[in-house]
Amino acid sequence: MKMTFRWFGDNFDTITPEQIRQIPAVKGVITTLYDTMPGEVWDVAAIQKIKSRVESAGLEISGIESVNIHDAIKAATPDRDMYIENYIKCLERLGEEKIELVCYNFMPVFDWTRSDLAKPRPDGSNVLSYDAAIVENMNFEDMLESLGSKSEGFILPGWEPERMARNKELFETYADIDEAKLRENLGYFLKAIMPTCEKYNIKMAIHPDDPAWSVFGLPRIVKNKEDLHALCDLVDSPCNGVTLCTGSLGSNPDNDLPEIIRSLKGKIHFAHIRNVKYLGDRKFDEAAHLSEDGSLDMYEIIKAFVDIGFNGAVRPDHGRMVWGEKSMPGYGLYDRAMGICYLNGLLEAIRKGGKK
Ligand code: DNO
Repeated sequence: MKMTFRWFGDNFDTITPEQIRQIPAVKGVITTLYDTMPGEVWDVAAIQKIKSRVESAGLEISGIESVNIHDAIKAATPDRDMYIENYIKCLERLGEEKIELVCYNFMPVFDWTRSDLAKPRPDGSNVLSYDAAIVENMNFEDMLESLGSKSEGFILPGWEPERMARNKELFETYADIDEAKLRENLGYFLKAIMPTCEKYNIKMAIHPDDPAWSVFGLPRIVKNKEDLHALCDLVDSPCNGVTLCTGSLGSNPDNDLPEIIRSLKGKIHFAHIRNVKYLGDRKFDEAAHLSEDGSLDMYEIIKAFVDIGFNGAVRPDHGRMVWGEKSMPGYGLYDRAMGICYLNGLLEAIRKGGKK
């Protein structure tokens, strides 16, 4: 496993690559051109600039999260082929720079969502949290306002204000799209891009839906083991695979994570590791990475990754906001760095224990 850390770029992150380099075991960052819109062809000079910035701190770009997918592709509107061409150009440009991992998602309209971005905990920290009972009493505008009011001025990944301003139109675009249609559109996209991915050895790693159920009536097709296998079956290519995000899949207690990980041997290209604490039906708080702080058994999860010989990039995912830090919600330095130290300990113990 290669330990990495998400970094949003100099103009968007409160954390620097120099700080990231000092976290034990971290070899690379997972980054993106955060000021690009879905559908844009990425500028070669901008890719080279961020690459040399990361390398100047002694790190590598271990992957891109995300090259976001335009809604025309997800909803199969008449202009989708043009956006697929643009996506292929981005992949070629990344491939030329030897960047070989791309995380993306296929969630309609918006990316991950929460009912609270800063829920206070008894320990004085705060966390992202989700409560279906609150979300079901909101309309989409309420959700936008609620996320905006607690985002500390940061633009959340996948919630580009330009796109969100057109949310009514976006919802209409998906009016006739059900899960089967959305999956068909994903298959069309993957078939079109796979030859380029194979040429450059770019591993496409789809991110699960977060939370792992439909929100605001939109279809969701990456929620559980069946969905993940259906995705792998859409195109049989070593480049078609998944981001195993323990927190997203783990939002649903029916998802048996170690079992899902084992069943996806060879198809996991990237891992996001974090913990969640179940509080009731479709209600959870995010937690510290430590098993006892949440509901997921991190030992069993890491053991499953080790058992299947996973050697791709892994990053700690959302942490608590601790010690008064102000940063992108979920993406502070301190708790994610503590999370890495814990994951490092689990890994060393599992590897050495397994040899005895
Ligand atoms: C949220 C992230 C997501 C993820 C995208 C991948 O914190 O896990 O925004 O990056 O869904 O495309």
